[in-house]
Amino acid sequence: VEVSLEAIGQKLREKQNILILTHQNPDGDTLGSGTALYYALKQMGKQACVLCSDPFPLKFGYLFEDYQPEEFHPDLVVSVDVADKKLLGKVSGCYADQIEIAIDHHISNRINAPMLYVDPKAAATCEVIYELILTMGVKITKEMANCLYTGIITDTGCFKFSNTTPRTHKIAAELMELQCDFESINRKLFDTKSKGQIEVERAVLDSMEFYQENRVALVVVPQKLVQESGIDSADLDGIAAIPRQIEGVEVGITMKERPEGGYKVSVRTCRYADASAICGKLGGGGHVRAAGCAVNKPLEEAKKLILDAAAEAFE
Ligand SMILES: [Mn+2]
Repeated sequence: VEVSLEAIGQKLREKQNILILTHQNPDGDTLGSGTALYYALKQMGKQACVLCSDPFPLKFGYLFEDYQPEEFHPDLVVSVDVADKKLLGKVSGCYADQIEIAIDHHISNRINAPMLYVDPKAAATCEVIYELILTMGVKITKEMANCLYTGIITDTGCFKFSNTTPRTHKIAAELMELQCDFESINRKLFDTKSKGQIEVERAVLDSMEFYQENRVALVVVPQKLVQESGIDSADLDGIAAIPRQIEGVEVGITMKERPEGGYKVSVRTCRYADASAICGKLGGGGHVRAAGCAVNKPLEEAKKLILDAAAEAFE
């Protein structure tokens, strides 16, 4: 049921032990949303905890500097940036049916929570969390500003994607007023790569294939390559942006082999193809320019499924 941010703020005020669920393969937005809300709830004298089915990626370690989760029995479960219960993964998935508040910006949100707030115009869930914290009358600290800024720059690709709005910039400006560490966060997330990361990129570029008269570019990231490089799976996120950088490519597809088999597919589009529609055909979803899905098939079969789905964008 769609409700107002005021109603969500009121509910959070009433409860004491609040569990915050983030999605699996966590990105800057789900973690930034989760930690910003955590610090705000601590400020309100609550107990809170951020749960993720995967380990928190090292590069986002700065979000957790003052994070001290306590063991408690939750009396309220909130999900942030989670479009579908399936995306919670194993650990957080145990609480899927207890979600009372779902806060998100994915137009494809399928969570049936008693209190749902989805703003598809928000470039990041962090924009919504920013408003929620203000609604609750909590002063945004520098620490919360760093968390919120992280979600905004990761989901907008440093304010470059089409989801960026004047409001995005206004909120970012407010976060700068609050002394967020924008320079070091940007350098850490966008201008720093490990040797392992570069090695993986080199091999991945070597394997690039083109389809649909060079309008589709596809790369595969084999699990063996990732393991040998010793990198964090979150460090692979930048790879999905590469195929789309090629002139003339409309659909960039990145297929990451998962440790448990099958592929996690990221689709990025440039101007007219709908990434969310392409992934939707395979049970996934996301945004118009960036979406994802999982395909539990061997490589060639998985490739054919995603290429067929992408081909429909050119009909
Ligand atoms: Mn997001």
